[in-house]
Amino acid sequence: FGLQSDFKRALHDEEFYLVYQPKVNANTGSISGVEALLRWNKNNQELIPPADFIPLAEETGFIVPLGEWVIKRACEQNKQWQDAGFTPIRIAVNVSAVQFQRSKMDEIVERILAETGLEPQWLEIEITEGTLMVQDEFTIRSITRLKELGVIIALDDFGTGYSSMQYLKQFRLHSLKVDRSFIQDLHEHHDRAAITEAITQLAHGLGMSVVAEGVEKDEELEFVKSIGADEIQGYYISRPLSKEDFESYLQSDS
Ligand code: G
Ligand code: G
Ligand code: MN
Ligand code: NA
Repeated sequence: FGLQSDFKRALHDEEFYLVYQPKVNANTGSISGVEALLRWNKNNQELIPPADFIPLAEETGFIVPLGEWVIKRACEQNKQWQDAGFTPIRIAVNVSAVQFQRSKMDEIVERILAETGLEPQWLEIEITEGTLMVQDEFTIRSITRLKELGVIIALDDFGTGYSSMQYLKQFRLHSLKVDRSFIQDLHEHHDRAAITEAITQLAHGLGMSVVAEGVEKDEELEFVKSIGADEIQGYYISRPLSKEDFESYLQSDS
């Protein structure tokens, strides 16, 4: 059908690409990781935001080959940066609930790591609360095996979905990303600050690290640092960058 062939053609014609947003250590400000974000330059004319096409890709099932392409591209790129002599960093990719339900994510990731030669600790997978809520056999097994492989797992957009303490206890993930809706102007909204602080304490109590995402302002940065957030991501540090601009960022960081 139309949409499906459009997607297929776009993947074949290399209209999809990744942009890279740095995550930095909250104490030192030096780079600690990078999130790879998908972009679609449709017919090389029109930039379609992921919020528009990812739901369609999920409905049609195209998210499976597309998501596999994202992981492959991200691992390949991170290995290239390491081979070029940059300080090794983790690269994070977003994986949606549908990908876990419709494919064997553990096998896909294991194969891609072998093909690209990237060691598992340099790959991070960002999942959402929705993924954990499903509780299907495929998903649980994949997440367990990915952890055993040594891949890092982060819980993205934390606090916006079906935040359940049960999932945190069951899965023992590496980090929590506090959703940017709580970070935004938290110096002017006591409730947002209180939630951010509580999530940070919860995560630390469970041995997880905390990423504050969507940090744009001085006041937001100062607050999240004061409560002990481990990593910072947001426009304050950098917008998502092209491969070339991200390489300049890496160069100036070291
Ligand atoms: O980059 P941007 O802010 O436009 O991303 C919008 C949304 O799309 C975010 O929720 C992000 O997690 C999601 N997204 C971006 N890249 C990918 C991807 O490669 N796979 C999946 N499943 N989601 C992505
Ligand atoms: O859902 P997820 O966390 O994967 O979404 C990441 C998206 O959030 C990225 O695509 C990026 O474009 C966006 N983003 C990152 N930092 C900021 C920020 O400081 N402000 C805003 N408004 N968006 C941000
Ligand atoms: Mn994310
Ligand atoms: Na997020």
